[in-house]
Amino acid sequence: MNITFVHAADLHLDSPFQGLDEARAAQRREEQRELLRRLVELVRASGAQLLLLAGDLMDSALAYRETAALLEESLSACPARVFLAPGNHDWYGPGSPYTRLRLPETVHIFTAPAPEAVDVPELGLRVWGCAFHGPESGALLRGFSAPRQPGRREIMVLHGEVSLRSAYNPIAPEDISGSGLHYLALGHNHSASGLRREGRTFYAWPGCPEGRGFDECGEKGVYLGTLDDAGGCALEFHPLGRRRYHREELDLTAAEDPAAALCALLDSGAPEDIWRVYIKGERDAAPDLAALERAGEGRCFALEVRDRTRPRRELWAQAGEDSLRGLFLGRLRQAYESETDEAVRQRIIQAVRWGLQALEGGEELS
Ligand SMILES: [Mn+2]
Repeated sequence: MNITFVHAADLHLDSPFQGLDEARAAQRREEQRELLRRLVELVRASGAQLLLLAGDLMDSALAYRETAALLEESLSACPARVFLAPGNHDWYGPGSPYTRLRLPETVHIFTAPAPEAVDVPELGLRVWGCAFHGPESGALLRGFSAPRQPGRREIMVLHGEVSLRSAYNPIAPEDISGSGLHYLALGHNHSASGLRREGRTFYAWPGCPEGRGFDECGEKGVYLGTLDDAGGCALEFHPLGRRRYHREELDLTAAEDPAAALCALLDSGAPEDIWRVYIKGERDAAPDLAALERAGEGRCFALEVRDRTRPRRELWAQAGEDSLRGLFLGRLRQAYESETDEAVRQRIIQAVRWGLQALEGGEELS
């Protein structure tokens, strides 16, 4: 029998959203709570048998009251068995909201600081997990080995970092290969890992299901997974976030209408998205950042434009110089002056600009 699961982590509900103004930050926190509903909806739609929550569901160990209530409501309504392992942000302790939630038997929160197991005989399965008891943790998986029994699958839900040195439950590759687990559902790192394997143990972390800042750009989501009878594992990434963060560069050197160039870039995303755009290249006049930001209004949820342009310089100024730059400019100037085709002349000018940037080791070539 295949076992199907949804694996999520790092929702970080009630994050402060410091990059946004107060009203938008509050709106984002409200939207974040929607993630829980969408997650349960995904479990329902996919028919998954398990929901594995690998920690940092809340951004702090003291969540807003309405978030705890929503957690109770969502997890209680989840049609699958739910297993939750608290992480370094939502660590388990006397004041934790996890101590107060009234949950049905289908939901299990791991509270011990060492691996414990819950039997799920109807699925031929045992689910392991343990909890952070503070904002840091030593190695929780070291020395662990689940006794394998024919016909029974072993899964663990765990917050931690696959790294030899980490303050957040460091996990070494040999801890994983020696664990005897069929699947290790991790959380902590905010970028999805893809399906990984050490020995016979498959493992992964899904990343955060929705970005919260410009260090969490792009598509975010959760994993839909299947464990088959032969010990195989398959994962499918399922986007869950409502808004994406983009951090992009925009070269305005050749742009006749900077606002139009910016709008074209913004239109490559969705109207819900959040952007930071670094404009770069050579300009005759200093760019009007406020005007650019106004031009982008209505095309995205929030936009921030930062200036990395520099004044246009006299291109051939150093053509006579006795240096690599001088030689380069001399050769191209000759080509430019003997060329009659205007399109080719423009290409030569562009080549000179790029060449000068490269010779300066400018970051703008990236
Ligand atoms: Mn974490």
